[in-house]
Amino acid sequence: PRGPGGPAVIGPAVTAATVTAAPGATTVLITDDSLVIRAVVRSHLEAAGYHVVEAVDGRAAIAHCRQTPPDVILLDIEMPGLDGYEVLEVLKADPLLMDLPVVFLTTLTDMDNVLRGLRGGAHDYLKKPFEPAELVARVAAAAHVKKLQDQLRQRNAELDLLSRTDALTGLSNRRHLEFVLAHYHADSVRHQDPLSVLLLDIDHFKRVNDGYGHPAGDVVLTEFASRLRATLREGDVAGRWGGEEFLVVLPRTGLEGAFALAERFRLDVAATPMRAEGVEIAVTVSGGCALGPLGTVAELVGRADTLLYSAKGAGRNRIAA
Ligand code: GH3
Ligand code: MG
Ligand code: MG
Ligand code: MG
Ligand code: MG
Repeated sequence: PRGPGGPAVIGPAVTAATVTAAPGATTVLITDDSLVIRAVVRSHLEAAGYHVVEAVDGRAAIAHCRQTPPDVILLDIEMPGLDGYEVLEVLKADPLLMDLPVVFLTTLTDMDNVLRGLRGGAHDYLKKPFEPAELVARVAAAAHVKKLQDQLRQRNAELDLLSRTDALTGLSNRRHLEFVLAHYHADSVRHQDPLSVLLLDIDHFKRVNDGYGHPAGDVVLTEFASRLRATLREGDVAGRWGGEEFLVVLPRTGLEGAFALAERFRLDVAATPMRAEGVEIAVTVSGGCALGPLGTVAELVGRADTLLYSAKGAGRNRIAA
């Protein structure tokens, strides 16, 4: 029920307006310049459990879609200002809105218009006067397509995240690091910005596994990774390069900044033992810190690796730059 000041409710909508859509209900945007059509369509859709919003013209519909995209758009063709075809064209040109199913609902019943609508990318085309049950069924079909699209998008996002994440530590995996390196390296060359790469390796990690067991070693790696992540700024990317070796990409960062960050992390690791399965396990870390872009990505990472090797040779628990 609406209080005073709410939208006018006409005819059958008086009862339908008392039907409350379930949370997460499918939202249908009715775009029509006719108040009566909007009210009648609203009443049928609300009775079928849809959440309904209204736009009085094309411009309002587009603004609404950009703010809060609905699941289905019911679109009149003849309206003052933008007509339905023009609205459809704007939606199809917007990457964020192009997949929203549009169902035309119009008094233009000739085949030229039907074909123009469908060829323009409309999901469906309904003629006024409409059969309420058919309207609801066609909206349901459009909503189903939208739901499948959303599921696909969600699934793709999950797979994308999985494909670039290291399963143990949750940091970037090597594949994603290679991608990020290539991207930032090209940027660094193009803009003549510095790019630093830090290669970190836990000292004598074999002793952790030998002394506490492999599962405890895994926990140490995980805690090491989350402490490394907490050290970084936005835009820095840390990942697992190999077993107990981590690589950090620091875009637009010179050697001084990268070395300072590496030292801060090294000292933090040395000062505070890792906690694994109720025991404290003290570890230290060595690192090589290289300033790029240098020549190629491989040369840049190779330089960090050489420096890491020299840090190990010099006694470990140190960063070489
Ligand atoms: P250094 O100071 O020279 O780096 O010595 P280190 O013992 O750390 O180096 P080494 O390369 O000899 O051994 C690395 C060890 O890391 C051996 C390997 O079993 C262990 N390791 C690699 N990946 C994992 C993992 O995912 N989990 C656990 N628990 N151990 C791992
Ligand atoms: Mg109209
Ligand atoms: Mg019309
Ligand atoms: Mg090691
Ligand atoms: Mg190693």
